[in-house]
Amino acid sequence: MDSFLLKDKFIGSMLGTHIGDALGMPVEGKGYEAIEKNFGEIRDMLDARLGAGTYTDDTEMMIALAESLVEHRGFNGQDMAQRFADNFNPDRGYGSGTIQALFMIKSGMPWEEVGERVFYGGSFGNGSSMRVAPIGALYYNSPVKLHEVACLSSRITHAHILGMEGAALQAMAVSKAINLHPHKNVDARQFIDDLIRSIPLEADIYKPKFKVMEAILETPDDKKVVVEMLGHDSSAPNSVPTAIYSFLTHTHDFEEAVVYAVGLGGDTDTIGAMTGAISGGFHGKSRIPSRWLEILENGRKGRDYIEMLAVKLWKMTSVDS
Ligand code: AR6
Ligand code: MG
Repeated sequence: MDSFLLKDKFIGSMLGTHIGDALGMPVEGKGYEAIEKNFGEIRDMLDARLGAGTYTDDTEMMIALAESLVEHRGFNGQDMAQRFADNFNPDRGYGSGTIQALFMIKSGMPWEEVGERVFYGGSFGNGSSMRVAPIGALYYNSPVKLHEVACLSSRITHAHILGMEGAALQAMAVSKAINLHPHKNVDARQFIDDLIRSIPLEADIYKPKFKVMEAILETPDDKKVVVEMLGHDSSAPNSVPTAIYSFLTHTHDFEEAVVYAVGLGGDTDTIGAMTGAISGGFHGKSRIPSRWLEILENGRKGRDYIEMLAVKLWKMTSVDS
């Protein structure tokens, strides 16, 4: 693939995470009917806890994950865990299991021991899937490595098999989107088949979800059915497939995919972030609306910093190959 396009796609997947997160956060926890009634379609960043365009735990953890990959030129568990803990800002709104994990890391527990203690057996929340875009980008042409690193990165805070499989699926979806040409049509069924074949799925949850997804590909406007069949809560099995579906039913346009994902209600910031990562990886930064890019928070670790991390990851792929 053309190197400039690849760079644009790396940036797109990481800024896409930030955008979906920021767009969804103001309506997090609301149902799709309440969103429709009170806001209509959400196409502009509403005011939020920390201001319009600000990010939550999703993007904050993605930043830490990318910093670690860049610093160590790949996965280093102790460093990644430490960066999750160091970047932790409670005002960003973290899940309870992840807060538990971050306190164990801060207390000095080795990273391999932390994840399984959360919820006594590991979390299957979507927290390890929402932050995984940099892994989908860095290993866009190494699916075996991508799978290994996605699972390891999940294990730090989300050691449950469903948490790890969710993170692997989301990272693989980002990498597949990066590998597709943005001006060509996406064959949704082919995308799903490839995805299922590239991840060894042990738990009997995701495969049936993808079957259901195929059956409802033509009816995204029936939100009731989509939410009932795929889910929209903060667990990985009830949100990673929903994000992939949001992308696959709106491949023609980044804005439409993310607006749709947020409009499904429930865990809107995270389903928005995951959809933004996949769709941004497909379209690239240059096809993301500028009004959204402009409003993103841009302090010390904001929009420009995220773009800089994405460029560093892109440079790593051209040096290594
Ligand atoms: N047993 C029961 N419930 C569980 C289990 C389990 N083993 N694992 C997860 N859950 P958590 P996250 C449920 O707390 O994944 C933020 O708002 C449980 O209800 O590990 O980092 C983000 O923006 C738990 O509260 O945190 C995302 O929206 C929930 O899954 C979300 O929270 C989330 O798992 C990410 O949260
Ligand atoms: Mg969040």
